[in-house]
Amino acid sequence: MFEGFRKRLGSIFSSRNREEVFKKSELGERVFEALVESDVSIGVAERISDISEKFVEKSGGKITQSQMLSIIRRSVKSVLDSVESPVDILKPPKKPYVIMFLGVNGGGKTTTIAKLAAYLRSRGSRVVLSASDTFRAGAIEQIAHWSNEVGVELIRHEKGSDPSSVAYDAITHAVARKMDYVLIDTAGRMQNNKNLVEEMKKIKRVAKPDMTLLILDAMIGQDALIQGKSFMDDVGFDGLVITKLDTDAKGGLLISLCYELKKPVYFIGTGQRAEDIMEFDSNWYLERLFPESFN
Ligand SMILES: Nc1nc2c(ncn2[C@@H]2O[C@H](COP(=O)(O)OP(=O)(O)OP(=O)(O)O)[C@@H](O)[C@H]2O)c(=O)[nH]1
Ligand SMILES: [Mg+2]
Repeated sequence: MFEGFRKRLGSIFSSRNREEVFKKSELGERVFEALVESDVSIGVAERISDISEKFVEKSGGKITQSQMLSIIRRSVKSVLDSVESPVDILKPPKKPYVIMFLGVNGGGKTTTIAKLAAYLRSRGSRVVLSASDTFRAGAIEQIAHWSNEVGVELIRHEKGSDPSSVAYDAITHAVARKMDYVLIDTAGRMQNNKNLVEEMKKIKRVAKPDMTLLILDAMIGQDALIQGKSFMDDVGFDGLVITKLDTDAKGGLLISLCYELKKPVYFIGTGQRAEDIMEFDSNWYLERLFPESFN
């Protein structure tokens, strides 16, 4: 995970020399390039390379590798910390706490819901799933399989039925049984699919979720940013889940998503199994991007 990020930043300095004299603009340029190649968006890469340049200027051109990594690490941390602080989903302010999931097809919505259900259940919460992807063939069977696998209830209707009424039934079910969470699966959409956008808006109107999470797939790199902006404009969401981080070598995508979308990352997906989910922790992420500077 993230090996490309570490390699690219490491290669700014020649392998023999961990202390070099740089011209101000030369270091900034190399930092900028290494970050952009690691999937950091141009806006963030510019900001971080400016900070590095200022440091080099102050220190008379001389900089060590560990100083540079520590400057970049601090800048990345400030980007992650600038995002609004997340609600603690594990201590929900109301019952049932209703979470709706959005995202394009194949991004990992249904799998994330199964993982999260298993996680919440292991902490003693009672969870019901809403099979509100009534659009894709096999979607209801897929979530039914997961609900058996992880041992939580599922509310389902026929394929093609109204997804918002499934969500409504799931919430009613949870209220009657004083359950803790309702997790609403939805149909993935290709970008610009107007019907599915209208469907998502309707589910949101009817179910009034306490939290809407957008699922973004790390495998698609910078396109995730375009998807994020388009979901922001079309439907709106409160936070992010980044899936398939186990396949992400470049590592910088998460920084760009936080910076550009200004939404907190709640969970990350690190594999295909039910247990491959983690609450996002910026220190965990920073330690993986900058292992040397933690020594
Ligand atoms: N490696 C890896 N694969 C994942 C992760 N999360 C999901 N997947 C895989 O991604 C594929 C698509 O996942 P789904 O959960 O079906 O995606 P979806 O968003 O529900 O897709 P639609 O129902 O078509 O909209 C599956 O093969 C999952 O196993 C992850 O964190 N890591
Ligand atoms: Mg799905």
